[in-house]
Amino acid sequence: MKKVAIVGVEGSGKTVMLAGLGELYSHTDADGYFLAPKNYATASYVAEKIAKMRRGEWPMATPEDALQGLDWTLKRRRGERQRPEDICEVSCLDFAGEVYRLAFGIRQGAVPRDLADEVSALKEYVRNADDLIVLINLRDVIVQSADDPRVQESMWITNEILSYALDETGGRKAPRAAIVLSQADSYAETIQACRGPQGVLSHYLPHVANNYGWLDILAASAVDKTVLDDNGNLVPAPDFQSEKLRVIMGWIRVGLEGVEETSTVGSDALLHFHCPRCYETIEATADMVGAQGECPTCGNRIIVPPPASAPVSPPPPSQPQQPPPPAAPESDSKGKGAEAWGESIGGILFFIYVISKVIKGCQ
Ligand SMILES: Nc1nc2c(ncn2[C@@H]2O[C@H](COP(=O)(O)OP(=O)(O)O)[C@@H](O)[C@H]2O)c(=O)[nH]1
Ligand SMILES: [Mg+2]
Repeated sequence: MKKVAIVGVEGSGKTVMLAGLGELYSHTDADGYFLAPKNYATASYVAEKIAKMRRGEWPMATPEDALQGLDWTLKRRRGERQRPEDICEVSCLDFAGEVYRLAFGIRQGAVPRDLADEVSALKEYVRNADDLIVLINLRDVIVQSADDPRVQESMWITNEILSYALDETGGRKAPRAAIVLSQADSYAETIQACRGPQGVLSHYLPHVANNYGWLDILAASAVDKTVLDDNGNLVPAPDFQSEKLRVIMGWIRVGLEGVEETSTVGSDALLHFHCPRCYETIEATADMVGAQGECPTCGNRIIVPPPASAPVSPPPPSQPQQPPPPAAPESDSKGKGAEAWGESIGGILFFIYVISKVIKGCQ
């Protein structure tokens, strides 16, 4: 079965994203997809991290002696009395940062014996993926300046992971890969100012963009609501939702052969399609086919595709890429980007609303 691997340096957002993804897809989505934990460790990891976040605490960094192997099968429910279909494996080796540094960082070559197995497991994991998701935390990219050695090291490691994963020497086939910018809830304004995740990468990480900007670049957030705790830190609100992680599943699904999107045709029918740039799932009513709008997530210009081509909407005539305006680093406050990201409650209606609004503006 096809393997989807998720990696990222320490602090890139693996734990928070996987907990959110695990919980979000513990329920089937509109098309019947769900994530089935393969073992108790994965199920309890999700439950424990989500409970902690609902209490207003971020998860702790993974300690060096703890390897968290998280494994799910992505499945799809077909009918009431039919066995769900296995679609692909989704996994993450939530290794401690030190293992990443040893495998891909400046300390390559001097691997202590007690971590040697983990280092080779991580490298093998990256090499064996059919689809690879590499996480980068936007906070590191935007707020932490480039003169911070920790950030510099993180970006170097990210470059090395990609270089190792995408190496095609010896006839090896590189995986399909995406860079996911995490914590997008806090930086929605910057993403907009840069005209989407691709622009953020070009503006703040030009070296990564030069080498890997041809990959799919997405922005995602595992929580849609944060509050200030007693110490003035932003923490997840007790009733946060992880709806914005559907962009990750959208990307995984686009890579699956033979997957049909649901698009019931009729006067009030809803069409599902993906933004060709950021893979956000967008819904529109059938009478909006052919209308132009902007993706509510990345600002890409889109045309609502007809039902037959709804799964992969054709990109509009390409616009010359404007250099992004200098984007003032936002404070870590939530709420500024609320219009761009919308409220996750009633997400379907929100997207229809956004598209309708933008289309009116374009006419
Ligand atoms: N606001 C917000 N912060 C996030 C999100 N994901 C991660 N973070 C922040 O990034 C930190 C590191 O995330 P974590 O998942 O522990 O990273 P890991 O080391 O890759 O597992 C967290 O403690 C949060 O402060 C998100 O979706 N929204
Ligand atoms: Mg972690």
